[in-house]
Amino acid sequence: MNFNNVRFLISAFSLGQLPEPIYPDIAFAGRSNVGKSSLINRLVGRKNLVKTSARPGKTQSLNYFLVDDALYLVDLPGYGFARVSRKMQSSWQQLITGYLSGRRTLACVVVIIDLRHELKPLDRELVDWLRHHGVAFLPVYTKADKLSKNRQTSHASALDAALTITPGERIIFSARTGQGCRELQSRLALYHESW
Ligand SMILES: Nc1nc2c(ncn2[C@@H]2O[C@H](COP(=O)(O)OP(=O)(O)O)[C@@H](O)[C@H]2O)c(=O)[nH]1
Ligand SMILES: [Mg+2]
Repeated sequence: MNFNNVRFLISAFSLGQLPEPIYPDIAFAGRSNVGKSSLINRLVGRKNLVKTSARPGKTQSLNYFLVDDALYLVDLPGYGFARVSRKMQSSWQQLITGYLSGRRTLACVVVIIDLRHELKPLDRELVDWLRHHGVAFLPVYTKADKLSKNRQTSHASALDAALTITPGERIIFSARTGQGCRELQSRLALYHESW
């Protein structure tokens, strides 16, 4: 699959605007500023397909990209997820939870976590929510370039333990160096092959 063959489709502000479910969805979630936009840009080999460092608190939408007529990439709004699951009141909160629980073709949520830090409550809340709802997810520990190899290993082990996953179930990544990018591409391509 050629991840460089990518185009923007739509910013969806309601579930009715989602593209036809004719390809699997790969959704990307993470705390604001974790490096989500940078990860997606690296994944598809574009500098600025997704705007980086967007200010938080802006209008929230589901941004759809189509890769190689094979996969939808869905850029979810940064958390706020905790507030989303506690009081599902505002319309965009309903949009996200409605999407995650209702999109039949959602193949995987890539949960992006900063390798430098401990697991944050909002990350845990998202993962617990996904597990509870039976949604497949792939943790990606990003900004690895900011740590030595030794620290990458020790920090990743701590996050693995916090998430109760094994090393084979996550990817260590850097948008800056491209570490882990091929592995992420291979893992995501599988969702198209098993489609
Ligand atoms: N060193 C380093 N910086 C990164 C990496 N990924 C993102 N950043 C920086 O982190 C900041 C937030 O990145 P962005 O992709 O906009 O985060 P988003 O809010 O999650 O979409 C920016 O200053 C990026 O340059 C990475 O892998 N390594
Ligand atoms: Mg962003």
